[in-house]
Amino acid sequence: MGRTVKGKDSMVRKKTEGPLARELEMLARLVAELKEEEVLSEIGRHLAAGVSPEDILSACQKGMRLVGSLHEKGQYFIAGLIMAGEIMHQAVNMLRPIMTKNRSKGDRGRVLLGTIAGDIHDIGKNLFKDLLECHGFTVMDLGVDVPPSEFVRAYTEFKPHLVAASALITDSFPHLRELVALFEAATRDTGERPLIIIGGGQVDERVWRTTGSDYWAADAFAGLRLCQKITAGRRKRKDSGR
Ligand code: B12
Repeated sequence: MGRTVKGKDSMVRKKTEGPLARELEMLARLVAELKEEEVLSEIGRHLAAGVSPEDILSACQKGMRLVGSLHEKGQYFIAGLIMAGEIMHQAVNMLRPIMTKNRSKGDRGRVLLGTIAGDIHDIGKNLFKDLLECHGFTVMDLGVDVPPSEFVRAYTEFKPHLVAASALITDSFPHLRELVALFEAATRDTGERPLIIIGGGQVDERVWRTTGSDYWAADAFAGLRLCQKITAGRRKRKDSGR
């Protein structure tokens, strides 16, 4: 199902249909072609036309996945990934003020966040953090390449309601499993292991099952909705974020 956007004339258009869908597809292609200036100007134009940041972000993410495929096929080298990261960084800087405009007050809960050991990708993690904070969550961000033991150490200090780990590198997935196991061991006496949510471009239902974590989400918005649902008291486990 496509999300809907409200244009200036308040007509609701479906993202999956018509000219807007084609334009977002073009945005994804521009990202994949690493055309920085055109990407940024297209984003500016979409924002001015009232397209939701969520739809713009989703198009950019699609472009980044294309970059990833081109890298896998040997058509882009590390310089391509670096350039893509820079473009995405700028794109997020443009979207952030709009996404965080309606900052809600109050304490929705505490989230301990970090990119798991062996992985230095942080653009998606930082975006997820921004979204959480502007929706009233307090986030302790441990940064990137965080060993599971560091999550557990920070847990005892920060006492979060949720632990969230980002992972984009498949070689790092075993560390997600280790994270869950370490928390199980550390909280065996009390039986109160914190709920653990994982996310990041390569995480899917299959990965989630192998880690033993409680939840997973395919993107930062789904992750936010999940955190809101969980902290609203519905502690139903093994529920996907999609
Ligand atoms: C940009 C990029 C880089 C940049 C990262 C810059 C940075 N500061 O993060 C740089 C150049 C540093 C980089 C380095 C490398 N990269 Co890289 N990189 C990418 C690329 C193209 C885009 C990632 C990105 O920023 N996407 C945009 C953001 C917004 O999306 P996202 O991260 O998925 O996050 C979204 C959601 O997933 C979600 N989310 C993210 N985290 C979390 C956490 C939670 C809890 C929740 C709920 C949600 C959530 O929210 C975000 C918004 O919706 C991906 C391709 C891809 N398919 O993703 C490859 C990719 C991840 N990289 C890859 C590789 C191989 C590498 C290198 C090993 C390359 C090398 N030879 O050195 C190194 C890794 C070093 C390391 N140890 O980590 C591979 C991984 C393959 C694999 N199977 O493991 C990919 C898939 C490319 C590919 N197909 O070849 N990379």
